[in-house]
Amino acid sequence: MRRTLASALPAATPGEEVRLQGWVHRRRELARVTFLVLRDRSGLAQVVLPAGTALPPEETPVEVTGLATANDQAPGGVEVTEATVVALSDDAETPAVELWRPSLDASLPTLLDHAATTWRHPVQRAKWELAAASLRGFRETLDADGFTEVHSPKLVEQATESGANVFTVDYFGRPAYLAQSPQFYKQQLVGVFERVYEVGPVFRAEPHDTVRHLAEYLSLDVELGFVEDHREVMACLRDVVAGMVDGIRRYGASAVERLGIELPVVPEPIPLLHFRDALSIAGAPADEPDLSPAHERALGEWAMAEHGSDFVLVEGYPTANRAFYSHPDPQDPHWSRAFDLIFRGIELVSGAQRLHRYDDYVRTLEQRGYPYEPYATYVEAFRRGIPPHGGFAIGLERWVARLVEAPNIREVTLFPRDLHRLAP
Ligand code: AMO
Repeated sequence: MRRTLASALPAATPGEEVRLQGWVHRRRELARVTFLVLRDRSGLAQVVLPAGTALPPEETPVEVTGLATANDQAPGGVEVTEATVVALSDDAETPAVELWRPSLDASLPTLLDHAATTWRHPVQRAKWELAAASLRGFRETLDADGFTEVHSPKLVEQATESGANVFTVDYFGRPAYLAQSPQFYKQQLVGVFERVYEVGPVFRAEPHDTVRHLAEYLSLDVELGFVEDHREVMACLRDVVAGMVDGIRRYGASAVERLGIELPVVPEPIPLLHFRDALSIAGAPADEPDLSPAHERALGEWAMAEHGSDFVLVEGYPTANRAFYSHPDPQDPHWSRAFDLIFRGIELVSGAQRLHRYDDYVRTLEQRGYPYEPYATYVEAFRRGIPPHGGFAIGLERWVARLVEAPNIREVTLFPRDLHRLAP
């Protein structure tokens, strides 16, 4: 007999024999009957058994066979009666949290220490389902727009973003690093495919314990060639983020419902500020080199108040404060063609038009006092014909954290890595 998923049980013909598999979500012993609530990947199903039926404990995987029976009181109006329950493994140990409760009431350390079971809670699981649906939307948008998915090495010879926060590993007796981003590779691959994207882990040896930083996160990287300027890159970013929201709408509707969240609307175009004006709106001194988390929050409030938007783009960050590969503004090289996208008051995306001429790289490295040698293979790629290009990277965990308004990014990360945590 084929397996019936909990979500398909309401469509079963009354009296039809069904076979379900899942976990014992909850046992309820009443005077005249015993209820078993079975949980599978699709939802919950109610199974009715005679009073006093011995059942395996909560979280034990089981198989249930019985008859689909209409009952208005049951979820979806159909339950399983005359059932036989067979355990598919040993009795499960009592979980650290009561997973059958409608909301998961546990401290963050408990959630994280017991991740393999706490993620089973339907509301907790919904957070990752948002991530998965967003990824589908991300890929579909780019696939439809002529992008090629690539994967670049995570063991690298050289730090890409800054020298400080890299993890060193022993690579056959010589030092190597865990990649802080696919930056150098995605730019070189523009020379091959014109348009590329990568979904992959990146590693940052973040020395601080913050609610928005992880030591390993999932970076959604995009790079496209033959662009006019960074504005074209920002237009692509806008469509990608809209595609991610659309992905959630199409593939994550049940997760959205379980979480009771409101999905953001991505305006076309997203409100855009120059860095100078962003500072002034945030009430920061005009010579401030970067936006602090408090400034970003202020800009988030401004975007909502002035434009009813969850999103605001900031362009023109001071060149000296952005990565060396960022393209300066040709009108005034003090400012760059780099941008950030702020979503609900927090930086979600960084991007830029990049330098694409070899001489510009050599000069910039020199000006910054960076040695040439460690960057040689990357920089020399620009001698072989790389077109004007730009791109961006979205932090997946930050995206989901803001969608569900989680105060701490760890709440939406399956197995977070940080200063103190390397397990589970
Ligand atoms: P950046 O370093 O700003 O840019 O990272 C891009 C986005 O990644 C997320 N992010 C993080 N998420 C969790 N934990 C962290 N430690 C962390 N650090 C960053 C943020 C951030 O906006 N190469 C450039 C991108 C580019 O220009 O294409 C880069 O990596 O959401």
